[in-house]
Amino acid sequence: MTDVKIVVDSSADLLSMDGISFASAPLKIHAEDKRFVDNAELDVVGMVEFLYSYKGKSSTSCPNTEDWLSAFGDAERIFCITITSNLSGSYNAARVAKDEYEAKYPGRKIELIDSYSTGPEMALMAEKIRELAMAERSFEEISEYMKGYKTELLFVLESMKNLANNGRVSKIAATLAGFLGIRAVGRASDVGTLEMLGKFRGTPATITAVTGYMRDMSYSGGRVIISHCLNEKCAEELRDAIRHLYPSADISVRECRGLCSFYAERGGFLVGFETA
Ligand code: X90
Repeated sequence: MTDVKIVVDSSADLLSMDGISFASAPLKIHAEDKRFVDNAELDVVGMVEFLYSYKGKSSTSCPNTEDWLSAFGDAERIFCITITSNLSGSYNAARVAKDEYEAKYPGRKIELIDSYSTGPEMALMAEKIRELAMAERSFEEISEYMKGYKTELLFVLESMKNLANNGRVSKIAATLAGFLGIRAVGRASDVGTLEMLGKFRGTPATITAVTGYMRDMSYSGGRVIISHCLNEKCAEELRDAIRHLYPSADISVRECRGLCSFYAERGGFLVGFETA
């Protein structure tokens, strides 16, 4: 197996990866007198319940250069994947850390990937890198392959309050969600911002819309990862609906960690998928 390390920020919802060197750099979630570090120790359910009843100001912050350097550790070859640079400073901090690391240790190399997305789409990228490393592909071959690896992200949100309050979507877009029983569906745009697609009432209509958007976005039966925030039921219904249409699809359902839970909010879910 090719000796590479995979490093992501915590928006990828990954705590570990089997059979490969791995680290996650935490984002942080801030309330007035509380701070949640998005690492393996975070009680995500406790945080979501706290935020649900909390009426004060809350925000997030990205990993700093030190966080990234400590995630890089002492690896010789690293693939580093960040949340979209158009909504977070994570990519910039990772770039500063990469430059410092490569200058300090000549010969070491970091391939930095701006996902222009987050959550399960980042997890798909990380898993593809792991698969190629397991298959003995060289660092350069993996870098080359990843330039053509095509994936997309859809999201389904019951509330966009935290996104709007933190300036990640317009207040107008945020009004798409937030009415009882109404869910807003959108996608990560090509430049890594939120692009709203429509609003739907009830689970069956939402699931039909999501599988329809997936097809329109050239999904044809590849790998899918669904991350949900306290909404396993919907995530599993979506998984079953996709499986019904594409019987051989490889689909996994996971829980959002801290950062994605903060923005997706209770009931929200994200769908990352490979495209043709
Ligand atoms: O640096 C920071 O503080 C992090 C800011 C992150 C802002 C957006 C996170 C979105 C999380 C919500 C739906 C998916 C949106 C996909 C857009 C590319 C999840």
